Amino acid sequence: MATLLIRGGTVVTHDATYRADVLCVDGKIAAVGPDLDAPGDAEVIDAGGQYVMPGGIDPHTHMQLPFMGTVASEDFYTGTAAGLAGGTTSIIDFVIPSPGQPLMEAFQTWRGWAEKAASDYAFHVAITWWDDSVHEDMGTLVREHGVNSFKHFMAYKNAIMATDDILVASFTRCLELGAVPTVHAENGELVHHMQQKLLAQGLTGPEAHPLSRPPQVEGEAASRAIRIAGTLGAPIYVVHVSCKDALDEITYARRQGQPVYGEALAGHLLIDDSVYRSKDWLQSAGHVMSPPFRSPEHQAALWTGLQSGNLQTTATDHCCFCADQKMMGKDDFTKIPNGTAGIEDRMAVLWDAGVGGGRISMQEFVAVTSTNTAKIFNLYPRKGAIQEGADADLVVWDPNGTRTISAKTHHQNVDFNIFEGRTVTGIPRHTVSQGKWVWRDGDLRAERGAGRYLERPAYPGVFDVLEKRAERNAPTAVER
Ligand code: URQ
Ligand code: ZN
Ligand code: ZN
Repeated sequence: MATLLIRGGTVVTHDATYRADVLCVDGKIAAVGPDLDAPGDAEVIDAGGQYVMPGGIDPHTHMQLPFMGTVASEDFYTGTAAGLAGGTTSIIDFVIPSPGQPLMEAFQTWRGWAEKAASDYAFHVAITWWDDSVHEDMGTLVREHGVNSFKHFMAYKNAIMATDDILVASFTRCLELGAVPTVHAENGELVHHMQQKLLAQGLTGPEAHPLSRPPQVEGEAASRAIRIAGTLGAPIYVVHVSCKDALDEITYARRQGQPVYGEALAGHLLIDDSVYRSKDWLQSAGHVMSPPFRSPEHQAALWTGLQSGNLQTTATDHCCFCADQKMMGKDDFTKIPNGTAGIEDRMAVLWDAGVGGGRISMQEFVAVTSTNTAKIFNLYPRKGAIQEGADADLVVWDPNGTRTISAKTHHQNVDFNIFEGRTVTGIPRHTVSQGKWVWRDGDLRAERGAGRYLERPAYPGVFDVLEKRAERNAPTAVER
């Protein structure tokens, strides 16, 4: 019997802070309380003066994603191992079928890739095309494989972009199945038009990337997706909300009582668009991701979104490309693989800027780095909670520890770090995954293949309410 006692710490959950020990037995939390005893052979973590929190959950990663003619440099083992070093103990990644590829075939491919993961994982499945087989496979994925969320890229024209007809068909199917539709909200037609226009003007460098997808391009798509979902009575989760334009659409819809959720990336909360004005091509290209980093007023808006509860989760969109891969776009910015890293640093940079910066409380930190994701995607209280019976996924947080972030020292398999040089106060001193002490104050003992696939049940019943609400709100025929 594997027993681990986390002794002397202060437990912080999304709604409570109290002195307690945590006893983990065979991968589960067995007891939470003061002065717990442990069997003689138990390992003991001294958490004195530190916080014991639910392990982070990153709802947005792309390990070893084939994308834009290359494959992301981080795989499911190295990426989840780096996550454990940063206090993140579960991820939700993405199965992204090529247009025309059977969903079940893509799902099995990604399942195979993820078997090497060092920590637990789940999958959102992207809907990149539509026919009766997609409709059918969505049902199989929900009913037999524990998928309860489906992703729609409204960007990436001529690749994986979902047009409005696909959004309507898929959101309707999600509602039938009790699954959550999620969107990458950028108007792909506008982006494509702006990209061609900038190239025609001879602007080929990475500084053109943000010019091709200004905030209004994201705001329009967010509004469209929210309106489509609202008309159908479906909930909707907007990933990587980067700007006020999209946040305002979410805030307005939530004020009408619509079930809309929003995710903010650690990068978008902390980094502004000055990075694209670097004279160093690789510095600028290294920050090419979509939506792009925005001007400072948008970072402030996103923090307000978290504080007000209009944004519920934080993520990283961990999708890594090394310098040689970014160089694929050296003559044409539209060919720079889109993506940046973050899984190892998300919790520390959010603690430093959020809690340290007086923007969010410790409990709100737990909510936005773990518990809210678990609740929205139906993993709670197995994940995101510190209570008997929950998975023993925990992080022992040293509020006084410091670290200077660098690609030279991080565990991520990429030669670039968007937080390069940032010194943070507040670090994960120890991480426990499935009851195992896998990060020991700098000593990473991630185990290849230890990760398990997480089935996430659908939400039957809740959606009946949503459907009735949509019917009630539906426009009534005008009396003649
Ligand atoms: O769009 C995404 O979320 C994937 C393709 C990662 N790349 C990015 O730029 N965000
Ligand atoms: Zn995206
Ligand atoms: Zn993504």
